Amino acid sequence: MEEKNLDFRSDTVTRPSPEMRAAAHKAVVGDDVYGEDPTVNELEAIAADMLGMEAGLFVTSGTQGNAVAILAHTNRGDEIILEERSHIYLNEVGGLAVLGSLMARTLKGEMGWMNPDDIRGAIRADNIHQPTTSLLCIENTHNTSGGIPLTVDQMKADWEVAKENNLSVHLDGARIFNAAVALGVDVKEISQYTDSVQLCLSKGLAAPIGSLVVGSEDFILKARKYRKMLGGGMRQVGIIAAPGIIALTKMVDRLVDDHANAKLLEEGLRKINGIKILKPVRTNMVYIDIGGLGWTGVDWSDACAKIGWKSRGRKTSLRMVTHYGIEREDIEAFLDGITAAAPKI
Ligand code: TLP
Repeated sequence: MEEKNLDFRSDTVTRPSPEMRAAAHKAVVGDDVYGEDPTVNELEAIAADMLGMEAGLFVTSGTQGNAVAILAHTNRGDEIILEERSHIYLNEVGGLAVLGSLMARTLKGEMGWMNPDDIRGAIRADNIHQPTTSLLCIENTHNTSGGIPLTVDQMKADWEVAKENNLSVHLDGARIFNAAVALGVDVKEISQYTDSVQLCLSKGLAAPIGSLVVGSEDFILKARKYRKMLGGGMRQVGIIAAPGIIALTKMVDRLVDDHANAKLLEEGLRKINGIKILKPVRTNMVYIDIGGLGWTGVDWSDACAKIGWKSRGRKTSLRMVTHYGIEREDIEAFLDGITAAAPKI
């Protein structure tokens, strides 16, 4: 028996369900670089269909998915517009500069959403002195804003400015299904306002590995070539695509439980004097500041570890993420434990 996964650090820590493990065991495989792995082909088709796109591409990670999408949408020396606290800008090792020779024009969003007027203002003129602005990257849910879902109207407004100015739009939809569930809309409502989406299987959807990039046939053909260049051409990879099929077909509806658990966590933490809730809780993330307890981040991590939990506290402000493997009663037990451990302020 595996130990419980009492870990608030991220939803990337989810472990595959028993059904995923069985699916991996039984997967029919072939050489995917030749396009001959039926399980991968099925996964790519399911993802494209769910998001209303022509084609899909299975990639190793969210970072690789965003990288191949950006490369396929741009030319060397172009400029791309993205939110200043977006994952692509902050946490993908500068791949856009290293791999794409691209300039980044960052904009400050309102809860992760870039105002269309700011986007319009950032697009370069057609001028021999200037780089060409060719791509707008959006993130939904927006991680560092609190896992906030951008609404369909917000997506549409940004899309319209992009299209008026001949920009492509790429969505870092690592948690696009969290957004769809929180907004109560079909995921296609969101993806209709993008040219391509990167979506993660290995976060809240609990698959062990992988992401998908979806978009037009032509775009995916280009992205496939870049994936090969980056060493992401895998072989009998149906073994890991099979859990991905379960992720897309069986794990989306349960995200609502993660969101309810995050709310429960928020409500419980709010009652502890010395803890501040920093951002609205709309999906599976709770951002808090524990400085008022007189604790450092390390004190927080240690206190959590003593009651059996992992929670990252590098600073006094930190993120807690709910996910598959954490149940309502686990949150209740955590809240009892941390309330007892917290200094009485
Ligand atoms: N995010 C991870 C860390 O890298 C911060 C996390 O724990 O949240 N887009 C978004 C919005 C993401 O949050 C992440 C991962 C990625 C892309 C990259 O995915 P991977 O880790 O599969 O490369």
